[in-house]
Amino acid sequence: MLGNNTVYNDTKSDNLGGLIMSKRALITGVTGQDGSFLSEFLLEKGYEVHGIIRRSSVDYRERIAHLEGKPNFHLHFGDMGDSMSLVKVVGAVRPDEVYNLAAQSHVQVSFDSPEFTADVDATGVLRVLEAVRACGLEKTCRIYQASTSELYGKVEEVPQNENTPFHPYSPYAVAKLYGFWIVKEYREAYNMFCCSGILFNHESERRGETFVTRKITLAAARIAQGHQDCLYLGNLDSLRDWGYAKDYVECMWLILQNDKPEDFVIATGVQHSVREFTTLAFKHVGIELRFEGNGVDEKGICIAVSGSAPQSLVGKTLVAVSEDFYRPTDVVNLWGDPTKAKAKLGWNPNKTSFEELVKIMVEHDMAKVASEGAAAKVRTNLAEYLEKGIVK
Ligand code: NAP
Ligand code: G4F
Repeated sequence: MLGNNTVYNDTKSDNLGGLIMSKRALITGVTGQDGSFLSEFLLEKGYEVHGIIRRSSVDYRERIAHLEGKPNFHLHFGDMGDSMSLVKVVGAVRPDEVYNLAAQSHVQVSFDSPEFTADVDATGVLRVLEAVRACGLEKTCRIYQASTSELYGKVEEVPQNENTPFHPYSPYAVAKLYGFWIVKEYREAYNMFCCSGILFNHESERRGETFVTRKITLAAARIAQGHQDCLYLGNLDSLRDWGYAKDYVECMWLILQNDKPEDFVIATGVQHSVREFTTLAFKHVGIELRFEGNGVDEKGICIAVSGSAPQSLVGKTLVAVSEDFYRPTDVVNLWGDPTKAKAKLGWNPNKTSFEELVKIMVEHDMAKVASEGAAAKVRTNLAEYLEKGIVK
């Protein structure tokens, strides 16, 4: 139990005196981008939502702060690295649906912390499945596993669908591949309703600040408001199929409402490069960029400004490439085919367009930077920039 708004009544049954109780969902990774949107989505559907949060010396629950205190929203301590904590929470909540979203989710970080990534992203999935079995819920509880397009890695087919061979290309992807296969194994061995959503990149105004899209929208806002000089990026040619996270959490739920447990690719079917994302984000803040040069020498130069963007930016290099953001192996051509999700789940992959997504993120970050003020000045001597936390 956490605080006075998170009381869990472990004597609760599904049917008290003829009163049918709402469905109970347990979300690991509830404090993350997807966990926060999924919580909102399920609460609106009338679910009782339980989330697992890690114990830490500093509370960082910004994305779910607005949900705390709601009567159907409960938090429990647990950790993907600690089986007992998962068994205790699953046993106390006795969920109808588990959404396993918790992960060390940053690909670049997985090169620096491969063992931690494997423990959380691979063995952690096994721990969740075993916790459900240990609590005797394997016949009633449906499990969603947050799988990823990173499984396609060094892609063997474009676009990628449910039948495309996997070729993981980072410690993160290798760990997630174990998660994918152990879920499939438990489905076949124990007849459990457990499925993987193979989700392509999905972004939002709540995206972590070191993922490329959010790094770009925050930098565009800071540069337009005079708080940053230059944005350093890695591979500008990299191609992604970017969707809006709020649309994608609906699909997680739909996958568990399907009549049989199956895996699904979730994507928009539209592909853009990091350079295109950057150009559009800067355009939204009134900065027109022209890219010149190649590889590590490529630069994004301001050729015109409009609106409130300062005239003094014209002629300056606002985007540069740094090898610090290159990866030992990079996944460069992700493009999903959502035909199956469209046909079987009735999901609309194009609810929010790429242009709308960039606009949502930029508008959010323009307001954020304006409210933070000059205190958020980011100096862009690269060493300082890295030190400042705008890191890989
Ligand atoms: P995110 O914002 O990075 O959130 C990750 C969540 O996992 C956070 O709540 C984090 O808690 C939690 N977590 C990490 N280690 C944990 C541990 N040892 N024990 C308990 N919780 C732990 O990720 P996201 O973008 O929402 O993605 C959700 C899931 O989908 C992840 O599994 C990710 O790998 C996968 N995925 C994401 C995308 C995408 O484009 N976003 C695409 C495909 C798959 P703290 O707040 O305590 O750090
Ligand atoms: O934004 P990213 O870090 O996301 P990435 O690696 O695609 O991973 C995200 O999506 C996966 C789904 O495909 C999830 F499974 C995973 O959990 C995560 O949410 O990088 C996107 C691309 C990469 O090719 C990277 O090399 O952008 C390139 N990039 C170029 N400059 C950069 C940068 N990435 C980051 N983070 N920072 C840069 O400065």
